[in-house]
Amino acid sequence: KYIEGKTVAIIGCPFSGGQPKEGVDEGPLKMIEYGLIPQLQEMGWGVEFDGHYRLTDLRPAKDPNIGKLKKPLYVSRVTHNVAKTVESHLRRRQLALTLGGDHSLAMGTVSGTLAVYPNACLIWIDAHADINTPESTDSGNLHGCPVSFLLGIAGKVPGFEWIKPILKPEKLVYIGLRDVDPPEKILLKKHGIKAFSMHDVDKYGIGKVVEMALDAVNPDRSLPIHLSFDVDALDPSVAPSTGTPVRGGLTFREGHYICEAVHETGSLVALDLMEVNPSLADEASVFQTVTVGCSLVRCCLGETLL
Ligand code: EXY
Ligand code: MN
Ligand code: MN
Ligand code: MN
Repeated sequence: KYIEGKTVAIIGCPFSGGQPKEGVDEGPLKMIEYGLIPQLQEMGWGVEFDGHYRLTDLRPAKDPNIGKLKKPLYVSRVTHNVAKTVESHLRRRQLALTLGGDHSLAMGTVSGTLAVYPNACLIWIDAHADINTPESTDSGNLHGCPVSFLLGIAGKVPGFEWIKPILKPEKLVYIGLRDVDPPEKILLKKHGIKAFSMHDVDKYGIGKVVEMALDAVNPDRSLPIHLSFDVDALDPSVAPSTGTPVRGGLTFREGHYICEAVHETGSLVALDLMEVNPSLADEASVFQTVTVGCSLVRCCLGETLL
């Protein structure tokens, strides 16, 4: 109902400015190279792909830290641009698929979604909560902070004035968490944010967890869904090529189940596939990670087992 004519816009975002490791900017290129576009076309999707974004053009000559935050101006410019792009595709009733790139990009993608669908919910699949504020972050890496900016709890940071704090805590749910910083745990509690850790996945099974997650943010399944999927949610044995791997993650099937269940709602409007870093690990691991990334995307767009 939200997407017209089964069309998906692929927004390739070769961007690594939200974290220190080179190579995550190669993620989208590799996923396209691997054949994501024909795979989606074979499933009956019309695919619009305008080529990868030339995000390095936006890199400022000077970009001093703001407090602990690293490359704040670069991240703010890039994410502002991405927000406008996602917004324009959603206004044309296309599904917006953003390939990252590091997870700071979600400041842009989620802002774009909420601009068009203010009632959308956000499902965040990740080993990490990415909710650090400029004060609470230890690393200063903005890929650990996008959620705090979206919620409007980051305070005023020059360059980020464009982000409207329109994400309400009750519209956000996490699955897969297992590496959450102490101040992030406090923030999750303080704002009453629903979060299903790997402990919950073990305890209830992925089927029940996804049902509880959807019940929390989308009780009748009809509100628009933005799914932000960080590949590091998967176990490193499943998706090794990523910058901040954490053991004890989602299995191959658990990851895919989430995507299948979200597709089944018929309410997915935007999908992020983030943190694929093809320069980390050997060639076989890169291939494995890129193929898993593509297959998660296909499941979100309706690929079924039978
Ligand atoms: N919580 C840590 C930090 O803020 O630096 C680690 C964040 C990793 C973020 C990855 C992308 O999900
Ligand atoms: Mn376009
Ligand atoms: Mn993340
Ligand atoms: Mn992560």
